[in-house]
Amino acid sequence: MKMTFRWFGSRSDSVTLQQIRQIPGMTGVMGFLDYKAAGEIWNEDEIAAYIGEVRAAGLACEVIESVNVHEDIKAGLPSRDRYIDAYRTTIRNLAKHGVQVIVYNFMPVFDWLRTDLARLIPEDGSNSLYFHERDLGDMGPMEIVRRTAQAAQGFSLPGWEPERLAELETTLERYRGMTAGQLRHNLRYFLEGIMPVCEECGVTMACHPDDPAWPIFGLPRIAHSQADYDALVALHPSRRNTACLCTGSLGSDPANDIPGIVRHFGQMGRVGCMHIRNVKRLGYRHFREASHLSTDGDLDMYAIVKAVYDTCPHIHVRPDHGRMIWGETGRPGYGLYDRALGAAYLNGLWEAITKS
Ligand code: DNO
Repeated sequence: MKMTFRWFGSRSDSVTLQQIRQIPGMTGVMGFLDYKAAGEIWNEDEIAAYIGEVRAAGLACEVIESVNVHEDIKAGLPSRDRYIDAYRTTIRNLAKHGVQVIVYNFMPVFDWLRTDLARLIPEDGSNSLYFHERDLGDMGPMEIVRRTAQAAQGFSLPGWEPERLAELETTLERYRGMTAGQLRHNLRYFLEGIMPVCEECGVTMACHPDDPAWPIFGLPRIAHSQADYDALVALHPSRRNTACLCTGSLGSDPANDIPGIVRHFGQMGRVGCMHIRNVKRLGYRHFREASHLSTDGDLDMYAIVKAVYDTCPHIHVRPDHGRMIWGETGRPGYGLYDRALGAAYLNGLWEAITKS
């Protein structure tokens, strides 16, 4: 298990590479060029600059997240071929700089969604990301976008890039009436377009789950259960077609047995990488993000790490969203302290498992 940390780049992250390097057991970052619009080619010089900086700090950058998929690909428009072509170029460019895994998602329009980005945790005065479907009430997609942007405190939020939400109404319109089957068909077309390049360059594609793990605003979503990922894996036989299992996203639905899912896809060789975090379910479609510790949430982190150890021990993982603790302010979910505690805890579980 290679422990990594998400880093948004020196222009946009409140956390420095040196701070990341000082976290015990940290080997690298899951990199991100947060200014790139979906569909844009990631040029070699900008990739080299980002990765060069990471390496100079004594860290590796073998995973990139997220190279966002253009809506025209997800919606299956004729213009998709141009964007798939651009995606192929980005894969080649990233591979030239040592990238082995690319995390993407295939959620129409919205990536993750929360109703509060800084919900007070009454027990200890920290705060974390929170979702209660009831709070969506009459709020439409436009309203949630406005509120999320306001609550982001000036930070760009991954998945909420302004350019992809600018034409929200037109984009939403494209998905009206689209079934999960049709969306899956569009994913197959995308995979058929990029898998030969992945094979040629040795790059693994890892699809991130829908977050939360159910459809929202009537949009089709196809990556929130074991059955969904079985279907995804069946779309293309290449071992480069894998899942980025995010325990917190999948864990928002109590029906998902997370250690079981890790074992299932680990044994198939289809876990590309993982985000490991905990979630505390508070009721029907109602949860908050918890510290990584098992007893603070509903996921058994020991069982999850053991499943990694038994079935896919060589993958890259990262602690995921942290709470805001000790007075820290920053990009919601992506502060330093709680994620660093999460990494140390997960490394502790790993050491205990390897020695027992
Ligand atoms: C949320 C992240 C996601 C993830 C993308 C991958 O904080 O885990 O935005 O990076 O879904 O494409």
